[in-house]
Amino acid sequence: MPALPRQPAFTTTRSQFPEDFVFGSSTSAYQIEGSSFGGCGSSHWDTFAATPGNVVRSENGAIACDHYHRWQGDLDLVRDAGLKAYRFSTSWARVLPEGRGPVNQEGLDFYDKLVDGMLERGIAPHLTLYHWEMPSALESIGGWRNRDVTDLYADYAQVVTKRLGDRLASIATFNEPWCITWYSHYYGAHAPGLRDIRASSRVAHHVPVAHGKALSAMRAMGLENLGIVLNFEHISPLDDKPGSIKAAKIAEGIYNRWFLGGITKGEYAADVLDLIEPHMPNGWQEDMASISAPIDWMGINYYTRALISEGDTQPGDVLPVQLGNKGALPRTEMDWEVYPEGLGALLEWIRDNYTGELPLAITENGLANKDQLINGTVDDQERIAYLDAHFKQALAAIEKGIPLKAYFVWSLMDNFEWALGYDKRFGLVHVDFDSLKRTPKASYHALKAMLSER
Ligand code: IFM
Repeated sequence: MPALPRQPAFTTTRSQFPEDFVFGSSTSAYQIEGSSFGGCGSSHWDTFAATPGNVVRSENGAIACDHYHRWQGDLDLVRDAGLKAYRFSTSWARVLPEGRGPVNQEGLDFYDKLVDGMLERGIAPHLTLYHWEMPSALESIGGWRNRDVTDLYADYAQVVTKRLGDRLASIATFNEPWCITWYSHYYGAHAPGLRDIRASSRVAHHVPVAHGKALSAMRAMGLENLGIVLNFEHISPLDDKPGSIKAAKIAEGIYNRWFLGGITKGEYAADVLDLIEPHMPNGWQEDMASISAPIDWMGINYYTRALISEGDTQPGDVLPVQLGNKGALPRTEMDWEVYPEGLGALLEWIRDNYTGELPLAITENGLANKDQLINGTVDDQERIAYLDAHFKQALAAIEKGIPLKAYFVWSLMDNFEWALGYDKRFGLVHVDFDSLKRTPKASYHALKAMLSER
């Protein structure tokens, strides 16, 4: 496999981007905060991780990066890099330990202080309300399989935004519905670890329903800049066999078109619907107007491409199973091929076919790298090359008139990479998971230099 490209500095410059273009970094609550602190309730990630075999080395987010106690220093790092925006998520179980009912004031106070801390440092707060943590109490009544949970989610969204909403730059209802749905309920790789087409088909509808309900509740509160974050891969057939072409089309429908079509047009991808309609909740059609109520922006998470072949459909499977990358491009530590061109192609396709003039943001992009702390430094030139190549795609998109307004690096710091534990380092900042010491990597310094140039 070819080695990842390395470079010591960015070749793109800040001044090539529009003056008001926003550069930020992203994190999520469970991956950094430490779920054992501050009266946080149990989430389905705590219980999933507690089951041997689900997470490598049985790691979990109980302590994570201890951001719950170290948030001030972490926000200093955001500010000192010259990043003007920070995308974070609130944990439902930290705010409402039972998912409903009494509020954990300490949890809400924590997010309140965090938002003020950003503003004091000149950092715009971008909130995501659900980045994958279902309170265990609600998972035990069926989680996203249970339509009642969509109302409880809208209640939770109101509790959080009543407190924080006056100071937020943007609010996303969900991060990556594809992962919440298919990765977690069909492939079984993430909490709650189900492999059930009926469960996943219901979740594929209930998550958009919950989005629509929260959106309408927050609109009624007068909140603005409301959106959702979807993840995309550049998906194509591995070869020209009819079976590969068919499998790739379905995979692409599930991954890229289902949620995008539902949210922007009130139409689910017809070819996917043909496969899963028998499993969908009755009367799903009546929800489509609320699901597709106008949003103010859309977030796009992009990392890699996928090449799909006929053999990806296992006997008995309803949908193609993605078996990972099969191409010959350099791969990251996630075994994901580096394919920056896919970002440019997707931005154009999304704009042309779905979002038109709707403002777009790249809400996640980055790589897991074999980073090593040697003599107090981490020489992650691979990350600089990766980010630079994707910055070029963002620039080209802007030049084509695509309304791309922001770019958030995933991630500010190394963190809990879900079922893959703490080995997969995505951060601009290295975290030593024994001492929890933070060390900015070469990519952090290079980005800071790039952002300070005008
Ligand atoms: O770490 C995750 C994040 O939580 C969601 N998007 C992809 C990242 C890398 O896998």
